[in-house]
Amino acid sequence: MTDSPSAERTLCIIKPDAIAHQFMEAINESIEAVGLRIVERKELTLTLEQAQAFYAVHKERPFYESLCRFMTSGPICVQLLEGKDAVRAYRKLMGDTNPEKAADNTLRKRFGHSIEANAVHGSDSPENATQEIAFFFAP
Ligand code: IDP
Ligand code: MG
Repeated sequence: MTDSPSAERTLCIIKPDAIAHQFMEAINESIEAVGLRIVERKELTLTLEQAQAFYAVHKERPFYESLCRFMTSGPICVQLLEGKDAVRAYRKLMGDTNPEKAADNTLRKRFGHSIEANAVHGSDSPENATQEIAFFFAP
């Protein structure tokens, strides 16, 4: 079900801050405008155990506990994106982790509030995308 042999998949999460501010529709318009397709979507609220597992790679970082609490603070929308060079294309659309440093027109510049409440998550490599997609979606 891929567009072309070069189609790639990545995981997008619309974080609790962006859902609470009703930014989902505007975010998804921007995702589709750069040529990515939303092929699966799931709304849920993470348990603390799920958030800790999803962000386990960061467990030694000083922001880990706060990040996990934030990610459980309200509903999120988890989406599977597909398209050419999807991982890199979507990272570029998201912008820098810190909304203050993110380029104009990026999602984090437009919709992020702080380095923690930065509106969206995106996988950082095709390998991690495969793992993160499997975390939320059955094969
Ligand atoms: P990324 O989301 O741009 O890939 P990561 O370094 O993987 O950035 O961090 C994961 C998430 O942890 C960020 O999106 C953000 O929500 C949060 N985070 C990252 N750095 C900080 C920080 O210095 N303070 C608070 N939260 C942070
Ligand atoms: Mg990351």
